[in-house]
Amino acid sequence: MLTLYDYLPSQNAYKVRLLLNHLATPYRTKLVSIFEGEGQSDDYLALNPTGAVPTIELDDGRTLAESNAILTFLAEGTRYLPVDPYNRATVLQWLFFEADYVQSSIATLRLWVQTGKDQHRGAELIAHKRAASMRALAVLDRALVRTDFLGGTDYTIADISVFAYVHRADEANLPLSRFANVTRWIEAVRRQARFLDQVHPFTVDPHSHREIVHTVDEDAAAVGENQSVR
Ligand SMILES: N[C@@H](CCC(=O)N[C@@H](CS)C(=O)NCC(=O)O)C(=O)O
Repeated sequence: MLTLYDYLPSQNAYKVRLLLNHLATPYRTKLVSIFEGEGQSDDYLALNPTGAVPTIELDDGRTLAESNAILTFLAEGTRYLPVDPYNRATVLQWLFFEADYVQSSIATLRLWVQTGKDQHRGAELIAHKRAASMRALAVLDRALVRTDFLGGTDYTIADISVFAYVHRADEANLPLSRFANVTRWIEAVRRQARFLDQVHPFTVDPHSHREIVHTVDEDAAAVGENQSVR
């Protein structure tokens, strides 16, 4: 049986849970307490070189990291990943957009706001993340003018991936309702068969206020230098 290395408040992990729910695929969960440093243990770094969640482990022991790579692997041969090369590349376009533009803006800002880390980040950095988040939402709103879903007429892993953080943008103090096409699309995602309506707030983890110290940090004491990462 598939194993998902998970951290419940992680929306990157939620993407994988959502697809597994759509596919009705059974799996077991192993929780990784990322803010207590479990992701940086040698054992976990052997499974996922970044030390982050999600990671999946297959029956034969092979592992895969990066939420969007996991979605692509699990969706192969299903309705959630097109076969046609152009349609498939369009899905990839939005997976790359999510990893590049959404994770670094909306996801990061939401984490900081929800765990109180925004208090230690400085106004300029917060303003930068907010501007980048607004740009990402505007890009999505433009893209969704003519199509129901990001990949075109069908709901795919592109929607699953982008939905994970975008539908929680108000938790980053972003005015989500101002983006009418995004709002309509969020409702369309929610109407999909076997949609997983599940969000775990960071308050379930008493350690979530902590900074993650990565093993390569040159000076773990210099939190001011490292804190802009996540
Ligand atoms: N690009 C990665 C990001 C994964 C990520 O940042 N996961 C967070 C939880 S949402 C994490 O585990 N952070 C701990 C760390 O970065 O060490 C993905 O899409 O899977």
